Amino acid sequence: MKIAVLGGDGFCGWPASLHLSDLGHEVAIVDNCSRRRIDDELGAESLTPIASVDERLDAWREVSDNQIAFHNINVAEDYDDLVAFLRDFQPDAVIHFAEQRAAPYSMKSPRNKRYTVDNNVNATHNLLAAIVETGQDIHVVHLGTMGVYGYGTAGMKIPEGYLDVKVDADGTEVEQQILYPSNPGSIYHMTKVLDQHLFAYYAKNDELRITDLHQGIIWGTHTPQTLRDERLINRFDYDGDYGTVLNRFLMQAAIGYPLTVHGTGGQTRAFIHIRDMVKCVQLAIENPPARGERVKIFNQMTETHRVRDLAELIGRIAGAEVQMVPNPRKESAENELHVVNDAFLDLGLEPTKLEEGLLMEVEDVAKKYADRADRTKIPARSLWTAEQSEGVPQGEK
Ligand code: USQ
Repeated sequence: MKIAVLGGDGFCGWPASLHLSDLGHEVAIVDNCSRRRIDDELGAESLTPIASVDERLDAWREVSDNQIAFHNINVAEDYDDLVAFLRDFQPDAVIHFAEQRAAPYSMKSPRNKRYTVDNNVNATHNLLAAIVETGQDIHVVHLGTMGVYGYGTAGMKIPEGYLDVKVDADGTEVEQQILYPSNPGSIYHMTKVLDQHLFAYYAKNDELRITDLHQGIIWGTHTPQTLRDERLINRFDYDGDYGTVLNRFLMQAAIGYPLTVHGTGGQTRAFIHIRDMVKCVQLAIENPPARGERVKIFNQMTETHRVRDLAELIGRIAGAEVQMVPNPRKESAENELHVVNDAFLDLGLEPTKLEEGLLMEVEDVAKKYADRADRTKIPARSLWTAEQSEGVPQGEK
């Protein structure tokens, strides 16, 4: 298959591109390297030493039988270039990772909020409009988030995208399926909610074939392909904006920094290992919806855990101290989370279990590159509201 990976230089996009190329697909990455520029803006670096795009592609050519092409296009701004690329490459599938993906970064300032909305919503809409303009039958696979649902439930398991409802229409009971009500907790998560509606519209109006992957929090760094050469290594974010909770705890344990549990640590979230993420993307590509079918939604997660339980677990495994810090976010102190994830399991996904993989991540990644850590970048400084400033390290304005 010919597969375009928008955002193929990022944390999920890069290992997904390698995995698909390794399977023999013809892969073209489209990326404007915005994630690397944000590293410069924040003065933060990946814990792992990531190579330049050219070095990455050269290394892949050397260690595999396949080549990956690269196109530097800003999908959110360079619409004509995107259309020209699609006409020229004629992909069977486009995987859309080309969005700003950090909730704390999106909440830092009005500028960050506006950038995240402009970038993410325009990127998604440009892609959909460009596919319609070129008239090609391309399957779009989008990386969405579990955060579109919010993290509460009405005592039920969160279904895969759609909710069965019964409404009373003048005394007659009518059954319907609607998108599960959204409840985003950050501007970043809000952009994925807006994406969902764009997808629903284009699937209905233009019969585009679209799959939306509602992904949980990724943990881990390596996939079998990124391990083949150090120049292929994936990024590992640990800073207060881009570092996600479990990888942050792993890195903190490795350098002897007390694990930063926000508030009571009562938040329960969904998780998935990076190796399972690339497999899910493959399964999604192999199982597209038909033309005219509604958007296919998968819950791309394998386990749920409460943040303070994770901290205790890593504390036990790696001998780390746990510290409750004031929560910079506006989120409920405790939540239960129950999620349906049958679709990928039925397609053969065999999840990497947290208990089995954690120690390896601490030893092989976090400890190996611990000397690259900048401890000053660890505190989370992005506040959801001005009232939360008490006790939380202040962010740059
Ligand atoms: N947390 C801590 N301590 C930390 C960092 C985070 O207690 O040092 C807490 C947060 O307060 C939050 C939870 O851990 O309750 C998760 O935070 P996170 O930064 O790991 O995840 P989040 O901001 O939700 O975003 C990440 C990815 C995003 C993806 C999302 C999936 O950055 O791209 O969409 O996970 S989900 O969380 O399921 O919506």
